[in-house]
Amino acid sequence: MTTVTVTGAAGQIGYALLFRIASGAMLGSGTPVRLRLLEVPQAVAAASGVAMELDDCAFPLLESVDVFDDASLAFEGANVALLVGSRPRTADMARADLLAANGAIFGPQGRAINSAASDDIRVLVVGNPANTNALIAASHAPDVPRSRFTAMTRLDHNRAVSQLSQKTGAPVSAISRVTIWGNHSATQYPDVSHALIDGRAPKLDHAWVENEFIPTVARRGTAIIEARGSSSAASAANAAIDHVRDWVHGTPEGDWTSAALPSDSSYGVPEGLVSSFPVTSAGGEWQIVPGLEIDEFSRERIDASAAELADERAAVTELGLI
Ligand code: NAX
Repeated sequence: MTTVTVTGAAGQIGYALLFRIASGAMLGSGTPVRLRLLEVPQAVAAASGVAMELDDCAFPLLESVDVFDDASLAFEGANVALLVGSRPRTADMARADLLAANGAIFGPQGRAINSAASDDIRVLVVGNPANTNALIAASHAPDVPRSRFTAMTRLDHNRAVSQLSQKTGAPVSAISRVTIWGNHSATQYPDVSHALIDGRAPKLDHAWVENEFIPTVARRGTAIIEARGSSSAASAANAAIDHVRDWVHGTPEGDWTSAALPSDSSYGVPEGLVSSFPVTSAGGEWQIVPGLEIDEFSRERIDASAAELADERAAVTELGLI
């Protein structure tokens, strides 16, 4: 039995995510699930409607669904927490206001996880600014190992794999060793310098990588909003499922994926920043892939995104949020 807490459960990602968790897509067909949904008070009725629909699917693996507007109840006994609800940036918002609004969400949620969740809690932050929200939550959960707090760059990773597949005509299943480095923001670095297609390094035109591939991946969220009229939801939910599934069940031999984890100073990313790296998972633990050669082009981009994360950390430190 696994208890999964999902925040922002009445939102659009929540609506695409919860049914797949309940069907077994995230934890496997042998793992019954208890869902605990957290929403703000004004969205509890909507979340209860989603819970009714979950009941109506009669999922064999779904043991229970409960809805809360109190974080300390919602995280009780949680083994997995998906922090989707947040205060994302709107055009008129100053950075300090954005960070303060998220500090007011992720500080208390980190404290609630610290006191109420199961000892094996694994946290994935989806709500933006995801990396720094994860840093805030982790800093309010002193009894939980830092490595259990992660942020989602799997959607960027999957977008990068898909773009490479479309460019080369190789199926997605033939592509391995793609990496997203840094922040889930415009400074992210989608890196194909170690990518393999059918186990061999493809010949990619550097101008395509620099001028088309990287901007297309980094701006894909905006392109979806322009086309769909609302932000990515099903693909974001799918990426969250992929992230937790790989964390719990492991990554395939010979490949890696991307996830934002507290840095151990690997690849020159300052310690403690929640930054995306190439990662493998085994035994329920992420490992940063060691020893990759970093060329000059990659170095500049990794450093630029790490610098943005360091700025965000300095800002939340100054605001007293961590
Ligand atoms: P929605 O606005 O549809 O839903 C968000 C939900 O969160 C709302 O129902 C709201 O009531 C709830 N919420 C707000 N504060 C809460 C709190 N303190 N406790 C519990 N619930 C709370 O947004 P949606 O499209 O579902 O996106 C959710 C978040 O994912 C946003 O922050 C968005 O920016 C972020 N994304 C992150 C991505 C990533 O790759 N890391 C990609 C997709 C997405 O843009």
